[in-house]
Amino acid sequence: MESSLDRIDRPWGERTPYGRAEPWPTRVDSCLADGVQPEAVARWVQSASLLDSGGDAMDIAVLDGRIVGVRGRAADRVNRGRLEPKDLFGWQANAAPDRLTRPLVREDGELVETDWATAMDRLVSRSRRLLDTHGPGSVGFYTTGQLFLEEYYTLAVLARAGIGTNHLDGNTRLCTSTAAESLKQSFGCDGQPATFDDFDHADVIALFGHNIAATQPVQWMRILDRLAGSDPPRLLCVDPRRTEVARHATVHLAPRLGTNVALLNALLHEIIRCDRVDRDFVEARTVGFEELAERVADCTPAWAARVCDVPAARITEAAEVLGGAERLLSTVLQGVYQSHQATAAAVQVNNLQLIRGMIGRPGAGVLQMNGQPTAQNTRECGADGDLPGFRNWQNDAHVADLARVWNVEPETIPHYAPPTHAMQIFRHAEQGSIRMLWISGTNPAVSLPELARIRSVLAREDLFVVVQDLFLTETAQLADVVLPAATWGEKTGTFTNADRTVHLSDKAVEPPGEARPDLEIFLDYAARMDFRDKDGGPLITWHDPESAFEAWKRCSAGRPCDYTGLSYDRLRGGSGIQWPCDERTPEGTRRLYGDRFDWAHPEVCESYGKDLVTGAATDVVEYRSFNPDGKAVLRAAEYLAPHEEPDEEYPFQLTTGRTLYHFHTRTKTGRTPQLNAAAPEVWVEVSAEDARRLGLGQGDPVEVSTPRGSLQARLRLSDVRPGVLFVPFHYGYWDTPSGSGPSEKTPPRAANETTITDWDPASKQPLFKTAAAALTALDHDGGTR
Ligand SMILES: Nc1nc2c(c(=O)[nH]1)N[C@H]1C(S)=C(S)[C@@H](COP(=O)(O)OP(=O)(O)OC[C@H]3O[C@@H](n4cnc5c(=O)[nH]c(N)nc54)[C@H](O)[C@@H]3O)O[C@H]1N2
Ligand SMILES: Nc1nc2c(c(=O)[nH]1)N[C@H]1C(S)=C(S)[C@@H](COP(=O)(O)OP(=O)(O)OC[C@H]3O[C@@H](n4cnc5c(=O)[nH]c(N)nc54)[C@H](O)[C@@H]3O)O[C@H]1N2
Ligand SMILES: [Mo]
Repeated sequence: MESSLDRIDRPWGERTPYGRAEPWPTRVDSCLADGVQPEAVARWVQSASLLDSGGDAMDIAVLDGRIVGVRGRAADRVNRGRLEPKDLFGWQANAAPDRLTRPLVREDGELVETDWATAMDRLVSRSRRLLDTHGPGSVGFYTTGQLFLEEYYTLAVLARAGIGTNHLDGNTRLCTSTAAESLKQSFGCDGQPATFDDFDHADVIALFGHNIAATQPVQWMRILDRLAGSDPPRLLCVDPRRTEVARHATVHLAPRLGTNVALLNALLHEIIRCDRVDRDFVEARTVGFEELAERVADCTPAWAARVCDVPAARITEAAEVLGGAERLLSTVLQGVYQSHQATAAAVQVNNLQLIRGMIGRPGAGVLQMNGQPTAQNTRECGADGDLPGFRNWQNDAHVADLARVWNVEPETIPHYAPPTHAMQIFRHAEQGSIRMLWISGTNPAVSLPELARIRSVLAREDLFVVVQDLFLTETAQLADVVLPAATWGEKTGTFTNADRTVHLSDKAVEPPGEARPDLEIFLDYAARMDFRDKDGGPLITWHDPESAFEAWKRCSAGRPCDYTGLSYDRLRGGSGIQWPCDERTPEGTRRLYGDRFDWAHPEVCESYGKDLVTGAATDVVEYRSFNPDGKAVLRAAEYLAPHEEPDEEYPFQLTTGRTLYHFHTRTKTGRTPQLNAAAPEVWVEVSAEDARRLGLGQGDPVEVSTPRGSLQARLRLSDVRPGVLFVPFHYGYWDTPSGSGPSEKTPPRAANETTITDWDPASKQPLFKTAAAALTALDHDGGTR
């Protein structure tokens, strides 16, 4: 490798310091296969990273019809040429020898190779039979945050208007449904308020449950570069582990797991008490301040110190940093979204920004982050629990407008209830009402909570499971039909990152064998099903990525995520462009909100909001009564204790998350030699204090168990809070002798053997960050000691 292994040891590379409000300097990172010189590369093909949510722009190097490396795009606003280790090395997985190259179907219990016609025929005949006998509610779709916009939009149309089912969601439910929900709650619609440029201007950056150094390394490079420059920002880090971010923070708060709301309420309390409130802003642009002030009136730092187990003085100090900021940027991710009271906590971060008047100016804003590279598109295209274009399922005018775009009757589009969320889709499958589940680009047999249950649902005789993937994953091994997909570099499409930047990713090479782009698979299915519009014409009128993009533009017109000013041509050659982009804003839109929150107006908003404790949807009458003019909404929340607290049998708090070197269930990073070597096996982090108390040392084999199940791993002493265990969730079974789950030969090792089937009432995002667990030592041969 040219740019070599030292980027494994030094993931953020060399510093390029810069001062506040200066442009972030460019630094072009690249990595080419051994022996390939840059001059020898035959073609450079424009793309962006599909291995995190930053949308790091890159060119793919092609030689002799193969991908031979990548190079960052200096012209792009997101990364100015920088790449992180997964970007630099991950492309090698495309050429892994065990890529799926032909469809598989189950015959006498075994998956056997077949041709596309046979596989698609099984899908179509099963779909037809189910529609005839059990109706559209018997078919469900579970997709991802890793396909392209064109693919999600096509899937949303074929599922919602073709099949007519309400059961379509993405794994974005596990990922960013709380980001979306908190934005809907506070601003009336989804859509990132801030922009990554705000990192260049902020004087305080507050990170809530966000290990950005490991999970968005390129934006961390940006923060490091500012820390190394003149007028550096101060950082506030809220994380129960002393992460790399915590090490650079002015104030690090390490609360007990699941107590984010208590901590945030105390921070709000202090900001109000010290009169750091921007009264004019609050008066002119928000509703709900009185209720919020009342709710946090008793939430003193001393009270929160007891709940969160952090010193009261540190909470006061944090409040001073936040209260004294002139340009405050907050970011939020899974330590909030996957923890207890997820939406309530994420909304309190919005409240913090709003009462300080810190929205819509350079350096002042909130990034309710995304995790997956294309999660934004799952949400805006309606391939998750939303209607396309951030339309409101409770607003008949919005449904009618969508019906107009699709040329179908409004009744064709299910809107009797909110679109079914993923956890409920699996529940319906478990109970037998969903009889066909089409899973694309996600690996629930490793990534959903309580895996023993998920495996048994997927293995049900009466559930017809279709899996569309690159590899024979743990999930694919349980399928009835496996469709081999093409991926990044092998197909063309667009996707949108966490700050609304749309990138084009062009096809560089042919997919392996008979693998096909996801778009082609969905279009083929729609054609075979012969879905029609209300005039008898074809429901889906597009035939390739660019025509799908043009169709989506029509659906997005006039909505917050307006793409009408974009085209493939405009996206080629330069930088990605931020939506909304229409004829009035041809260069895109840096900050979604200036001094108004127009998308919160009752007529246009995506949601009327929900009760943060029960999740019950507010109706339009109630919404109109408290927010008639469409202002930002300050929603207060009371702290409630986590559902599962440690006890004698399960004395630890268990949390799960990520490492810099792996992406999710490792289907790509586990097949990338440099990345896999950097983190080859699962581990459990524990504080040195707890280890000493239990007589355990670095590297000891241990078992972590919860009421759901257990896993075995090596112990790693780290800077987690005492009383907390941390397990990375990347490790499943595809590269073990057993294949799809634990067996005699393979002890359990997936974090989700132990996690709980429970979710946030408002966003329905499952809880991966708080469970009670026991830690026991194992003999070196695996028995309990
Ligand atoms: N290297 C790498 N990068 C990735 C990914 C990957 O798999 N690998 N995945 C991408 C995706 S899809 C996502 S969603 C993002 C996720 O990115 P992050 O959210 O940054 O990652 P996590 O490790 O899941 O969790 C972040 C932190 O939350 C803390 N935490 C746990 N419980 C609590 C709590 O109760 N309160 C608080 N305040 N903090 C808590 C954990 O200690 C952890 O450090 O990363 C994206 N980037
Ligand atoms: N315990 C615990 N569990 C978690 C989390 C946690 O922090 N802790 N985090 C949750 C979060 S935030 C997320 S996002 C999920 C991620 O969970 P998953 O989505 O299940 O994880 P991935 O490994 O990314 O799965 C993506 C699959 O899509 C395939 N794929 C990649 N590209 C393409 C393509 O172009 N087309 C098709 N058809 N397939 C493709 C890959 O091979 C892979 O099998 O995990 C969740 N689960
Ligand atoms: Mo995610």
